[in-house]
Amino acid sequence: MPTSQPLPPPKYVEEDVVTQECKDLLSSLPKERGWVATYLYQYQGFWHHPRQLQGVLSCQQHFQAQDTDILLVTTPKSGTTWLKALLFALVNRTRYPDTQTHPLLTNNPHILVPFLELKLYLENKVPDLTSFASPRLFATHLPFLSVPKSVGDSECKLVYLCRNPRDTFVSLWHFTNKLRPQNTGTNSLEEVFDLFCRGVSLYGPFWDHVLGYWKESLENPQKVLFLKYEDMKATPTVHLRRLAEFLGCAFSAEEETKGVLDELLRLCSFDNLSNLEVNVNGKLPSGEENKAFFRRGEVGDSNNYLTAEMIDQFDQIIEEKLHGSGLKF
Ligand code: PAP
Repeated sequence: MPTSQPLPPPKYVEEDVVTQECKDLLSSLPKERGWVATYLYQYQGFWHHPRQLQGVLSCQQHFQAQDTDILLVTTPKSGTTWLKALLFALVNRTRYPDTQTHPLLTNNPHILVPFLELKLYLENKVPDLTSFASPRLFATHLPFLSVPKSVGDSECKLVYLCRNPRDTFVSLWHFTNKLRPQNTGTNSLEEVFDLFCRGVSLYGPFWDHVLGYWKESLENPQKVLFLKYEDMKATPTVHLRRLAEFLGCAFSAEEETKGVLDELLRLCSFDNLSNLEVNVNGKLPSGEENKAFFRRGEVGDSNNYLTAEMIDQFDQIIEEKLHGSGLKF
């Protein structure tokens, strides 16, 4: 009779495949158990996967922002995919006026608006960005302190999106379980809850991430637009209009009358995007299934997973961390 064997420990291979520069850096950084199959490393106060850190270093060293660039910044699982779609549809609305043949119908939003440190600068130390039409649209999860210097030196605009930490946490728990290699099981909610509350999550601590951009948006409102997922869900038209004004591409009276806003919102809605063939069966070049980015897309879903004690603990931590900032969730 075969005896049941304990699951093998995850094989932490990512540390082996990074550049020597990155290896040297990793060896000097604090590390903690990660949520997927690697450790997380604390760099400039925030937690990163080892390979991702290589992309961070390259983009910090080489990314040259242009004045017309638009950078979407998000905390992971706060609605990045949705806002990528909306931004792409918004700034390209004259280029693609027909929503029946729109690139979003056949491309996942992560293809159309790539991440700097998780895609472009991860794949190439100095990627060729000449094929990007102006305004160039990029995304990042980097905290404000870590964005490449040229972003601050240029007139480029930052659109920041975050989400209630409880829903963000539950969404991240689901997503990272999908990313875990076969035979490594899933993370228990309690285990990763403890990590999240200690700030140990992808690009965490969550509160430091949001506070960095919150403060900057107050000091520099022309540069940083601060958005919340819940507000976008509650009044999408108001927020899409705000976004367009912030980016200097406000909707004309004619567009308003013709219902262009509603059409863009419909194109980018959860129902529409999640049911497209490309998002049902497609995969990103990095291997993630597109459908992993579309789960429920609702506000308050965390109530179905967290105990009353967890919710209390969460609320206490968030209140304490955000105290005095004027920011609330
Ligand atoms: P990322 O940061 O890894 O790119 P991101 O897109 O931020 O991921 O997170 C996915 C979340 O956005 C999912 O939330 P859930 O787990 O609570 O369901 C996903 O369902 C939600 N989402 C994706 N597309 C949309 C959309 N069009 N409208 C609203 N929510 C969406």
